[in-house]
Amino acid sequence: MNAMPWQDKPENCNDVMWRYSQNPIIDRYAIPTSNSVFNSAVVPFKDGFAGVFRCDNKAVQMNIFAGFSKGGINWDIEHEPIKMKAGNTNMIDSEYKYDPRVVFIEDRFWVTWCNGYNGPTIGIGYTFDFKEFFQCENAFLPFNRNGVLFPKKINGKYAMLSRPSDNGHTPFGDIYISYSPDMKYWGEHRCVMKASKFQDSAWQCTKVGAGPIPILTDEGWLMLYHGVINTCNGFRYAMGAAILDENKPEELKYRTQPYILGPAETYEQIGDVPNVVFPCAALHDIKEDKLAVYYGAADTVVALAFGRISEIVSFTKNNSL
Ligand code: BMA
Repeated sequence: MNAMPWQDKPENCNDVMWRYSQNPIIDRYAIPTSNSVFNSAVVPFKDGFAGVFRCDNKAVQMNIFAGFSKGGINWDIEHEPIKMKAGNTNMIDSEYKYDPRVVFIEDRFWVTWCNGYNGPTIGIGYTFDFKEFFQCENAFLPFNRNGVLFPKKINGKYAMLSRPSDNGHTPFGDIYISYSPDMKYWGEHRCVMKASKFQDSAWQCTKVGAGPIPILTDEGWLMLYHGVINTCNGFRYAMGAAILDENKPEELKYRTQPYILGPAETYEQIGDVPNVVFPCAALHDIKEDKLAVYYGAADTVVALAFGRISEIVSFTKNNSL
């Protein structure tokens, strides 16, 4: 097992999260056809790491690609997009794929993504080896985005966060949880967390959506998420942290009033879509108290930020809305 990427907090840093000094880690032209590589997901795999990457091509068509890395920082991304085979259903349409998440549950890696099926909804697939992928039923009706699985069953059922949306650049959005006995049929939809009131916490007042796979801590599930404010120059995306009850994750315990990482560096402020920090994955080591968050920056590149899990949890409790 290779060690996860890590850098200690710089001495002059007062924040709960800090950026990798060599950001961004993946360039927009990382594969020959790409216009941008961002909003991508990574997991430990064999003695290194594997991932599913969002690479938009130069026709600006959105698709997902497998990739591999020894240390989690330098990535070899396949030049051809993932070709799905039929999983737990006949092949269903996929006009586009974007914003993947990946998680290992029981015996395989599950991938969720935003699947184009008469508008965006949540696609689900699985793989054992990041070579062969199997596409399953869509989790929900259109329109929906940001489908994020929990890393284990909760009370005997698979659990997924999502954010019902519209078919455009949705001007609203709350986080829901849904349950499934079999990864095919989803129900028991419950609201977890809404966009905040402008006067309470403006950076997250337009919409919120789950980011990386939630991490189980002593206080409950640590859910990193993106929050959005609509400014006179358009949407601005930053990252917050929330804690959900371990056995009843529809119960929100805490959520940060301040953001924990916002667009401030040039590669986050300038790109195809300015002012976007969009976390989709995190590597963690509970024993070593380390967290490495992978986020899309300005819808153009992939960047990395670090934090101490215990510090993020206490920051979330002490600065909760
Ligand atoms: C969302 C998705 C994300 C993107 C974000 C900011 O609706 O399209 O992929 O990062 O907008 O443009």
